[in-house]
Amino acid sequence: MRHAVHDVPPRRRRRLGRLALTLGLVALLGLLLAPSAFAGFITPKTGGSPNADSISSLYKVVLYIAAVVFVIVEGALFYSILRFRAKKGAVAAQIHGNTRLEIGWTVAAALILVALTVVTFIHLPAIINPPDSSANGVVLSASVTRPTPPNGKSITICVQGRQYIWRYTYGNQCLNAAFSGKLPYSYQTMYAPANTTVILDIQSTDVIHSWWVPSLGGKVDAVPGYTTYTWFKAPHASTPGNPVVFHGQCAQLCGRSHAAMTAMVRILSPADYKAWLSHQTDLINQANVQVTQLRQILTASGNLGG
Ligand SMILES: [Cu+2]
Repeated sequence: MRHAVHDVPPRRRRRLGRLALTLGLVALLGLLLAPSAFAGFITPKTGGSPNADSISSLYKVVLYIAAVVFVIVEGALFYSILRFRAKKGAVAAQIHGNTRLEIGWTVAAALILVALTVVTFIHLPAIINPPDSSANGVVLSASVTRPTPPNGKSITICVQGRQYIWRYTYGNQCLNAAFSGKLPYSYQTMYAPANTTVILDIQSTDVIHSWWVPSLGGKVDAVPGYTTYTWFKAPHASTPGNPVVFHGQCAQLCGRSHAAMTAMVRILSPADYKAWLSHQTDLINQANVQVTQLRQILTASGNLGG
């Protein structure tokens, strides 16, 4: 005669329940602590510009909801593995569907997606649309062709990607008159004023690059033949001994020295920014005078052209 089917003894069942609960709590705790333990590591960088802050808070909403779903699903999985594992002589119950459960988790998943959609659309405008400059920022003229703040006032910096360096041209005419206007420019390190809405006009001279300074917002591709746009508004300026510098990296594999295509953005007070701009303009003017003199000397001595 066969042995009778024995159920799990109550003591062992309680122990299994406790184990499953502990595993679930440990997993939940780990996920809740993760963002603070790896702040800026698994969550987007913040603090450099309001659009970066909005991207980060949207990311965290999705992360936390996903974390709760993860804990529930993995908890149920581990509980089932332990509670219903193969036992000598046990016969598994044969279950065929459960309409209430199936409708339940379909509706729950749909509701989660609706909630994520609503939260995303609430955050999107703050990521896409630039705000006004603060009263203590630099305020220049308006433009109709670029994304503009509500009051229409911002400053423009042109960002030009090329293998393998970023070039920045300063001034609202930077797209059309970078050279004829003898506009100030710099390579690799961008200088920008604090509390000011800075619109970036992004272009490329060769292949597709991608402008990305995580603390200042999302990635924007630099595509040959097109102008793309983004913006930032940095709240803090560098002070003596305490530079405010944000680091970036070309985020599109653009050739063999792609890794060398780094970017830095140094935030200055509006007064320091204006001083830096005029100093840069002076340096360019001096260089132009020297080039003109050199050309005259070379031409006079027959060493330049025919
Ligand atoms: Cu690149």
